[in-house]
Amino acid sequence: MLEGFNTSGAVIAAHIDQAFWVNFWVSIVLFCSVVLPMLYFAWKFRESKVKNENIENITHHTGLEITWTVIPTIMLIVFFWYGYDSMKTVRTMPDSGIAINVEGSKWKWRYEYPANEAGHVHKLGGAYIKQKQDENGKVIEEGTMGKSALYVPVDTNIILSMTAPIDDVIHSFYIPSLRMKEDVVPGRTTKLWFNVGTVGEYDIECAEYCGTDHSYMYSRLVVLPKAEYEAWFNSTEDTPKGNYATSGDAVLQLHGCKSCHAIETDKVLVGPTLKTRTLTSEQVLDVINNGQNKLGYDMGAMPAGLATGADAQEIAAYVAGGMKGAQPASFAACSSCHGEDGKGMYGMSPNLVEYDAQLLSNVLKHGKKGIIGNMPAFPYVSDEEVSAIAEYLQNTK
Ligand code: HEC
Ligand code: HEC
Ligand SMILES: [Cu+2]
Repeated sequence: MLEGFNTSGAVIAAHIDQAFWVNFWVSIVLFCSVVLPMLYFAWKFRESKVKNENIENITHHTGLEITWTVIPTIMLIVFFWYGYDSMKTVRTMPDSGIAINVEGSKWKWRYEYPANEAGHVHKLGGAYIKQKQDENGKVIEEGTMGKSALYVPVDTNIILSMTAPIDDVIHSFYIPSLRMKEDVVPGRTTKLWFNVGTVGEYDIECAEYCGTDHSYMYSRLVVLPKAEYEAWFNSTEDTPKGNYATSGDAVLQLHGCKSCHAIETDKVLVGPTLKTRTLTSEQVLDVINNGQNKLGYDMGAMPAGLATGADAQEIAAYVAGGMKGAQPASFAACSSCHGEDGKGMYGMSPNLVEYDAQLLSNVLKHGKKGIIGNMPAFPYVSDEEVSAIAEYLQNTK
């Protein structure tokens, strides 16, 4: 998943996008100017409409030949101009800026900053360690993602000098949202520069297609307000104050939740959207009919058949609608455990209308198998991370 591909945080992104769209539209025009006449002539001069004696042998047509030489030449010059102009911007390193060394190695990114006022050199970076499972799919060793990010100030030229150890392999430093990609070659130094005008977090990946684990070389570009960057840079702390790499959004990204759950829209991907808690009436009915006992709530199992027939239908519609409007009397069968407002009782039973930390924690610990599908357990997500997700989900709402 390429997060943020449609955001463009930088000067270079604008150039690459422009070159792309010019190429795209010129190609469409060229394609149509060849294929449409071709289809037309194939139809007009179809076999049944042409007599053999009418076929002439034309050797040349000066006007046509000049046209089809001159027009493509002009178009190629246009292509060249846009390419050249973008290339110049990408390849010309700015005169001033912050120089950061980047090292790509199997299978991680590391960043080394210039020494700060106190002479301290920040060296950041880490490896993604794959989770290990036994033959039954049980997690025996927690994996970690290299959480340390490349921290840079907003509105500042950043010049990356990138290399790989001499006995390593070629990597490819890729920031999709900035449209920047450059090979990182053992024993050689390649350069990239950028200047991001908006505070935010962007994915960094390795785009090399070779070897086993380049695709796990994730990292994050974190663009900070200038003062915040300065404060961190002149300290000896590894990460800036604030919760950058552990914010709820980053945690969802980190653990791959977003590949199954939409966060910003109501779309149902593999699992339900996490934008708002929207239990469907089928889900509620399923639980009413079959009970539930997998989420590990302190209250224990919810028995099956607490409501039936029209009552069950009515309750399901009410809960699925977010419990708005007049409460049906039949909901009394539920409120003794889930509360009048459906928000659960002190975390003993599930909140039916909101994602609270208790619900997230139980779902992540035990996984969830329901009528939508099967969500694997994420037992290694820490309590802090769960609260970060809960807070984030409450705020996006
Ligand atoms: C005896 C207490 C009790 C009563 C009464 C009760 N529930 Fe539950 N309910 C629970 C518990 C406990 C769980 C979580 C079980 C687990 O750990 O898997 C639960 C789970 C659920 C879930 C699943 C939540 C999820 O995220 O998957 C739904 C939906 C639900 N109840 C709806 C209802 C409705 C509707 C009623 C009324 C007909 C009702 N419950 C009555 C205790 C109760
Ligand atoms: C492999 C796909 C997949 C991944 C990855 C995944 N989920 Fe899920 N998740 C599901 C499915 C499917 C369900 C629905 C289960 C059901 O009720 O039928 C679900 C359900 C949930 C629910 C309960 C929703 C509800 O309203 O009952 C929560 C909360 C949740 N996931 C959070 C997360 C978080 C947080 C992460 C990342 C740590 C995550 N999920 C990762 C597939 C996934
Ligand atoms: Cu790589």
